[in-house]
Amino acid sequence: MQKVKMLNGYPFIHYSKESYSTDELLQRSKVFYENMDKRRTCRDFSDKPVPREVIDNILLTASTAPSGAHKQPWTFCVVHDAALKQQIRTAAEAEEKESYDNRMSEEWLKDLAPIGTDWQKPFLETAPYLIIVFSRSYETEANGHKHQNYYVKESVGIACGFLLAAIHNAGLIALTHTPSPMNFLSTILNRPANEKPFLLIPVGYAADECWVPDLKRKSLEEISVWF
Ligand code: IYR
Repeated sequence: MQKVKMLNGYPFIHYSKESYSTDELLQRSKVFYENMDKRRTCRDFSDKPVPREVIDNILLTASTAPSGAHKQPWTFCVVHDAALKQQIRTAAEAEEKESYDNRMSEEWLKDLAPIGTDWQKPFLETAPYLIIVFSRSYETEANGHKHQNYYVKESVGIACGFLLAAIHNAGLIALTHTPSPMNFLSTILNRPANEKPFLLIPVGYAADECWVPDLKRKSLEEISVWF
């Protein structure tokens, strides 16, 4: 029987976390790092089908992320329908073309040159699924009262991190795509006023010909300061 104790009138359950030896801690942390270090942001997707249940598991993993006051202020829209993907691609490319041609600074375009991006986004149709993450700034209660969510960007950002880790762990690839502005996603997907598009993440198998820029990650010394 699950033990329960009351705190502020709310039930608390006992949480037991495995206690590993220092050797096991070392091994587990290293294995996880080495696996995550193999994750790459990819743009060359295969159209090979992926079972829906895999996506369900990935979404459930994302939703285990911590969130302000446990409000879980996210909605994951999964687009599989080819006509809808085409509509999203057309709208995204129109915004991206305007951005690359007129809105982005010279410095920004120069920074993107080694990444090899441009306004064309064929992966929005090739990838079997587009996961569009929406952040929910408030909830509307049954009586019409608007209830604010807390630390929404932080919460949704962490959930997206979990989502990307789950996609990589499953053996699939993803791209964190941020067409800008991305209000067109609210219109196409008919989202309510409390939801704002946060990230568009195509998911699928890597294409046989999948190429990524030869990027190096910062060293531990560059990313950390110990006191
Ligand atoms: N949103 C554009 C541009 C872009 C911006 C950054 I910062 C990137 O790291 C990559 C792309 C696009 O998706 O092409």
